[in-house]
Amino acid sequence: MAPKSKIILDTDPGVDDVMALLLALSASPEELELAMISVTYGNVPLQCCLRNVAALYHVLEKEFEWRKSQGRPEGYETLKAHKTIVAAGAEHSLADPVLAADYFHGADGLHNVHDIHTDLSPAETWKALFDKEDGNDHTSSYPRFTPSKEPAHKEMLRLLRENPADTISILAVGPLTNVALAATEDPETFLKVKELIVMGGAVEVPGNVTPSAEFNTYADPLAAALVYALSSPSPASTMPPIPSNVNIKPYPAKLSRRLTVTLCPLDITERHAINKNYFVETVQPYIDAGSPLARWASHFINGAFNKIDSMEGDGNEPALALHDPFTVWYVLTHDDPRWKVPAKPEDLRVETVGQWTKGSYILDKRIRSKPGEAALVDLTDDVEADPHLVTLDEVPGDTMGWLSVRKGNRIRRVIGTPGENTFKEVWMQRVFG
Ligand SMILES: [Ca+2]
Repeated sequence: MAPKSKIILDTDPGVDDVMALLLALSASPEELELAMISVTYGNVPLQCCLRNVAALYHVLEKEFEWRKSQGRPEGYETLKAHKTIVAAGAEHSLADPVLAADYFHGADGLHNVHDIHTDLSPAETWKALFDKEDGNDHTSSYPRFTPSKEPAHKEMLRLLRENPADTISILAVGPLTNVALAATEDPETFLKVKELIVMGGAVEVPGNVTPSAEFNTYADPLAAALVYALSSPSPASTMPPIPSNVNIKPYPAKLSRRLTVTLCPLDITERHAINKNYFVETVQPYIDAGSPLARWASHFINGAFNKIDSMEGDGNEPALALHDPFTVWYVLTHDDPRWKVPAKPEDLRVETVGQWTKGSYILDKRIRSKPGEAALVDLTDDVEADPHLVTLDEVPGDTMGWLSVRKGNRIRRVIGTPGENTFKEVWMQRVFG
């Protein structure tokens, strides 16, 4: 049976990225196929992110041995049923060669787990897996995934090209650089994607790196703006200014379809957290029984709790927001009617050049009518083809097109889920068995 969802996970592991990968790999083969892990810079530099992916597979291998020796079900069925491609992507944002890493997740992305639990760290051969110059075959050390020596965005396009339209979704839980590189290199192939699910942005809540910006979008706002423009009836209306050092082809004037973007901003992901006491109590029996995965994951999840504690400094019990795993949970359970997006997709635009507002999301909260709306029957119609609509839609003074139904982005923002308190239990249950 074909899996219900086939996904590419574009990620910068990172504590909650690894938590997202674990949730995806622990699914059943009927629920999910993880076709590719597309690695990007982000929380930490690219090489650290790649090492963390190799480490994840290394630890899972040890976990399977341990579970078998205990007579426990091994789990992680989709990992065994479908081999995942792992490809290395961008090392920095489109416009800025200086890395925006925030080291919230420690210098190696996982609170120095490699130095402390050395027996759970992969051999250094992982580096050669992605090295074009290295001709040796190291795949026997990593039998559960297929390393690629091609850049991640090219692998992403290859998968989309080789599969029917609307069969692969992309989950982007890091800066959107890889996704933008794919979208701008070959927009028609990219638009074969079923749905792009993005963890990013802060719409009505404060940001987490600046007062208004969330890390992923802040790290490459140009990439985000370029990708979101493909959701628009008129991509040209929301194209960002392209700096002279960035070599990006503009989109063709006419595209065959629009991108479906589902956005999971801080507004909703922050309400789905795992609190320290619950985590520690729940994971301890697994650590006591000798689970390598529980020992490894609790090291960096506790590292995150300590970091949050020192940042907030209010003595309250720290809670880690499950930002990145949230997107995987959405894919696993999107049929659940409790998932909610606004009735109409929103015109959310990303600021790419602001002095204080780089990476912020702008939503028009003014009370203004959109005259074109009355004449618009179906959002998927060719909005330029109806002269009556075009005339109605021209609002004097609306140079940015905020009041036009023919302009602006169309983003589906997640505003409701199956339950704010249940997700942590789902995650623990699926990951630790
Ligand atoms: Ca991430």
